[in-house]
Amino acid sequence: LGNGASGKERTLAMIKPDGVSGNYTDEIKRIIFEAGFDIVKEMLTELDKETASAFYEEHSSRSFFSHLVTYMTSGPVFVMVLEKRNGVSDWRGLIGPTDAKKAKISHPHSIRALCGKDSQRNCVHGSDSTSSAEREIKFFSMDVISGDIDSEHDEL
Ligand code: RTP
Ligand code: MG
Repeated sequence: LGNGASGKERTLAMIKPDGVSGNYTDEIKRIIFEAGFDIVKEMLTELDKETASAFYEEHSSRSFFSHLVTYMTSGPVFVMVLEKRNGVSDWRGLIGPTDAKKAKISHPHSIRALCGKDSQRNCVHGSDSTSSAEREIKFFSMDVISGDIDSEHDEL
């Protein structure tokens, strides 16, 4: 899925509700293009509790899980499939560490330093491995033919 003979990798990126409501979408897209990513597919949608819980099911036993689900369902999210050589780890590097408070100090040019608030409200998501990327791209039914640009505004 997604990783062709070009050596490019696809990853799932998401601007979380605080990023969308804070009007960071255009600035984040500019950062994405400047870093050399292609946006293969994009979709503005809203997660219900069931969808957010399933997306983050690896964290279901964590103390912060119910807060995470409430946060992720608090408004629209902007989901993108990004493509680039080393796309998975390069996107993780661009967003910075999970805790946006720490990001502002240790990674001041990261996206989470730009628009995040704390360890929960960190304004963006990135797949943490190529296998996670594959799962998450399929999760949102965004596994599309290479080079096909398609904007959608669907409800999940
Ligand atoms: P993400 O999956 O959203 O890209 O974030 P991540 O890999 O950097 O961090 P992860 O450990 O996967 O956590 C998923 C999201 O849960 C929220 N969180 N809250 N202590 C807390 O309150 C806490 N810890 C994590 C964050 O929104 C985090 O991005
Ligand atoms: Mg994660």
